[in-house]
Amino acid sequence: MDLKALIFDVDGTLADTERDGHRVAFNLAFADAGLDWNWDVGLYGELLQTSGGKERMRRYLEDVRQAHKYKDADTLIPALHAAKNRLYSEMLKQGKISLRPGVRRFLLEARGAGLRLAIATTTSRVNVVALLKQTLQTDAPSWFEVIATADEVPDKKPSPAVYEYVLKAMQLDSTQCLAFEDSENGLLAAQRAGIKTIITVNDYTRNGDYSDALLVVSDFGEPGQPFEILDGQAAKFITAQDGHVTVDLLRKLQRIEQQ
Ligand code: XBP
Ligand code: MG
Repeated sequence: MDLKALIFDVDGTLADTERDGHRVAFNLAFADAGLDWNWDVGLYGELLQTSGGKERMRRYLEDVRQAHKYKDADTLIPALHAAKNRLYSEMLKQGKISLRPGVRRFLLEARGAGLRLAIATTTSRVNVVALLKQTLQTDAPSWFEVIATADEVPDKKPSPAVYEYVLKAMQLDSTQCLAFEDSENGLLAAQRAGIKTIITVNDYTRNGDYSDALLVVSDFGEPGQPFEILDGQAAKFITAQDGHVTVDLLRKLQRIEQQ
């Protein structure tokens, strides 16, 4: 593996956007529309199995509510989704969502080391741009050579389509990249595109099966605030001294891969 680029998932990986971000914004959008839908923390965890906010609402209608009562779903769902995204952007502007531990440090380090950066997400572009600007800095979207979202690639994870789009746009082979994900659907998507993956888990995704991942850790870690090593094919080669995700650690994983 000749490491050239890092491809990042957004929701759950760069920031804990789901429980206190998207979920809350969905509920506000439902209430504003006069609907009695309410996605509590537990239900949202189940609904997260379905990638994509519009797809998630459709599944909720079909599985949890009686879909026949919502014959106007085809117009209602896009309208609710747009309202949710506006409310989510507002929450970001109010500083209600921050990056996960080690994310800023690692992005800056990777950029400084000349690694090419990209994003592969199933969320909408407007959400990604707002998150990057708000949590990093206003020009942060330009740090990423490609930002592939649901706007460009409607096929949601676990489809590999969004990763394949990034590889094509960057003219890279899958073996020249590493992906960072937080969920089973994300791992499947990256793997199906042939990209080795590091998983950082969160409360919603901690119990997934990531045994095929290269490495599974609690988060990116910080100096003095080390990650917890949880699983992964290279886990046995990583020591507590490694402590946090760095470009050096990725190079070490690269050497292990080549052996
Ligand atoms: C995670 C998702 C998204 C978000 C909501 O995407 O499944 O659907 O929950 O985003 P990823 P939208 O982890 O790939 O970034 O409502 O804009 O779909
Ligand atoms: Mg994710």
